[in-house]
Amino acid sequence: MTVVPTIVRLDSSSSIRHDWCLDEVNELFAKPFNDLIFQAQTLHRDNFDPNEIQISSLLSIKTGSCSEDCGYCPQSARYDADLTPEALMPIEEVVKAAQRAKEQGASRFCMGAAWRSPKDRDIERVVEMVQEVKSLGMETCVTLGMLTEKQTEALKTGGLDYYNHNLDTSEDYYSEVITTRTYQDRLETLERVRDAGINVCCGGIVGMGESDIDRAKLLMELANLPKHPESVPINMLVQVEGTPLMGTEMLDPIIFVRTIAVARILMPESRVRLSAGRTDMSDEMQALCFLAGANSIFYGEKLLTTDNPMTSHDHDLFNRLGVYSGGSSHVS
Ligand code: SAM
Ligand code: DTB
Ligand code: SF4
Repeated sequence: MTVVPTIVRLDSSSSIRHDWCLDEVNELFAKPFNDLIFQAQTLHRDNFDPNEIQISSLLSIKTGSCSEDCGYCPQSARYDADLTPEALMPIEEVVKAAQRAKEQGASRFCMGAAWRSPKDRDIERVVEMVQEVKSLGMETCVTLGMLTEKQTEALKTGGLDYYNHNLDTSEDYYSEVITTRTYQDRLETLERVRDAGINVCCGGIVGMGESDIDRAKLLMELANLPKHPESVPINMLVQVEGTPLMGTEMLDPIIFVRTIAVARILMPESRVRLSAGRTDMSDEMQALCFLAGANSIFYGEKLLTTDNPMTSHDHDLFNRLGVYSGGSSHVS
């Protein structure tokens, strides 16, 4: 994809808030659709080039056999998903995959590992991967589970740009989905990442059977963090055979688009990523998500272990919509 220079229009009146209350967020969700999308798109234009979309590619660097019980995840050792576990990938393979992602147009390479938390010796190997990928001229992101302070510092010193760690859902609904680590554990890792000076990538998953209030609370939690995450991935649950959440009632696509719009309004300077679940979304639904303020995607034919749209399909979609890849964070 062609990278076009980003033109950023900033509105100094756009205020960043960290004190959203539930009633306000519920009111946004309840707005007439056209009014909500107009408000989100207006804020989007105040902060970003409206036709520019940031592209990240994913690679699973350590797959499956995970001790955790996240009910959505095919990589948990507790469930019977059709998946071949793989040990930590050799660095040369990681570099090859990153090179390929770069050639296909990705600006950020995100490496994910199926760990509850990494060991210190794992961090040393991940740091080597980060350095090699950075030397290709790409931004780096990793998602490795819970981290200690020492580990966040090692990743920062190693040059890591972003750390992905999702809240996944509201605190209330969380224990319906995961019991092997707490919401508070997640918040603590996020705080360590922030304190180490690494950019934060944090979002959640919808379509897990949560209520409207849970979605509002998830977004409120993200927006009321001391600093908004630079990237906010909004995933639609990818239902995988063998996982407990397989068979969950599908979320109304209009509610998904509303979720993107509310995320854009609450976190106007963050990259909101239309993340997992795009293979089950029509092109029209994805176009609505971009209109609602999504300005990032995962690109490449695989997410971590599940399918993502063909790159040729995304290429065509970008051309049909007149959007182009580029950009990184909000520029002030
Ligand atoms: N093991 C680490 C952890 O959980 O923190 C990092 C990898 S984990 C696979 C990264 C994120 O992927 C999860 O937090 C979750 O938000 C997302 N994810 C996993 N399975 C998913 C699915 N089936 N559908 C949508 N998102 C999913
Ligand atoms: C995020 O929010 N979504 C990505 C990334 N961060 C690591 C992962 C989606 C995983 C979907 C299921 C799979 O492919 O295993
Ligand atoms: Fe393990 Fe992460 Fe999957 Fe949870 S989401 S089971 S921690 S790989």
